Amino acid sequence: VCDVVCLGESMVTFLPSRPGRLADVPSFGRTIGGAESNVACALALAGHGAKWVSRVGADGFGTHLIEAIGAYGVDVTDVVRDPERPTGVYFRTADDRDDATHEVAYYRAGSAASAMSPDTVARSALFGGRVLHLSGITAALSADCLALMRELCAAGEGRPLLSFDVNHRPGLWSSPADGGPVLLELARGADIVFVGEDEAAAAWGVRGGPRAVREALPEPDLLVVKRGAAGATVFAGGEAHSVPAPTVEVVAPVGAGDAFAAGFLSATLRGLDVPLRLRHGHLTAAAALTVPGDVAEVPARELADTLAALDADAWE
Ligand code: KDG
Repeated sequence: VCDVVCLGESMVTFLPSRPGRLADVPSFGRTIGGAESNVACALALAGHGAKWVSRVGADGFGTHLIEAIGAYGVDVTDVVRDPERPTGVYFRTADDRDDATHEVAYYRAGSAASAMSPDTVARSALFGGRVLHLSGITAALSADCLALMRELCAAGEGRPLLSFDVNHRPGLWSSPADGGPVLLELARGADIVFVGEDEAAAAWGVRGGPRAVREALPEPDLLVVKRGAAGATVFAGGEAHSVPAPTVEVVAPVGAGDAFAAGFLSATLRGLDVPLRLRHGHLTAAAALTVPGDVAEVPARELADTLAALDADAWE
C-alpha cells in the first residue's frame, strides 16, 4: 500500500570536496537531491510505503536517480524516461551554512522533469496514495509544470490529502517577484502546508511571526510555520501549538526541511496528535542537519516515539 506519493524533479547533486567558492572547487562527489524525493526516501526509511513520480532523461544520471532512490525502498515504477531531454544536475558549495556565501549552480533548464505536464503525468500514479506531497519548486520549472501544479492544487473530490511544501527557490523563478503570488495560490489549495518564516517574508512580504503567516494563509487545515533553530508552530483549526527545535551541530542545512516534512507526515499517517507531529518533524530534521547530503538515516520509530514523548522541559 502506498502511503505517500511525492511528485517532483530530482537531480544528481555534486558536493564539493572542500569549502570555498564554486569557482575554486577542484572536484565534487556525487549524490542525489530533489526536495520531494528526499521526502519519499525519508518516509520509506521510516517504514512507510512511498512512491516518487517524476521524469528523468534516458541517460546514466537518470538511471542513477532511479536506482539510488529505489534503493531507499521508494517505489519508482511511475518515473518516466524521456529520450529527448537530459536529467537535471546541480552543484553545491560547502559554505551553504552561511547565506552570504551560499552557492547553488543548477543545470536543469529544459530537463526531462521540466516536461511534466497535465498530459504527461498520469493521474492514476498521483492519486494512488493516502497523501500526495508536492512542493513549490515544481511550479517554477516550466509553464507545463505550473499548469500541472495548478490542476492538482485545485482538484477537489477524489484527491488524496494534499501536502505542499512552499520551498521558495528565488533563483528558479524568471523574476523573483513571480514566485510569491503563485506559491500563495497553490498553498491555498492544499490541506497541509509547510513554510519557513523566512520564506513567507521573502515570497509574500509577511512579517510578524507565525500568526501573521496564518493570517495570510487561513485556508489549509494544517499550516506549519518553521522558524529554523527557534522551532516550529502548527496551526490546526483554531489552535496553535509551538515546539522548539532540538539543538544540533549543523553539518549542512540542505534537506532538513524535507526531513521535517517527512517526520511530520509520518506522524500524521500514524494518527499522532498535532504537537507530537511537530516533534517528529524536528527529530527527523535533526538527523538530516548532521549529514552533508540531503537524506540521512531516520531515527528508529521506537526511539523517536520515546524522544517525542519526553515532557516539555526536555524540549526547551
Ligand atoms: O530541499 C533540498 C532541495 O532543495 C535540493 O535537494 C535541491 O530540489 C532541490 C532544488 O530544487 O533546490
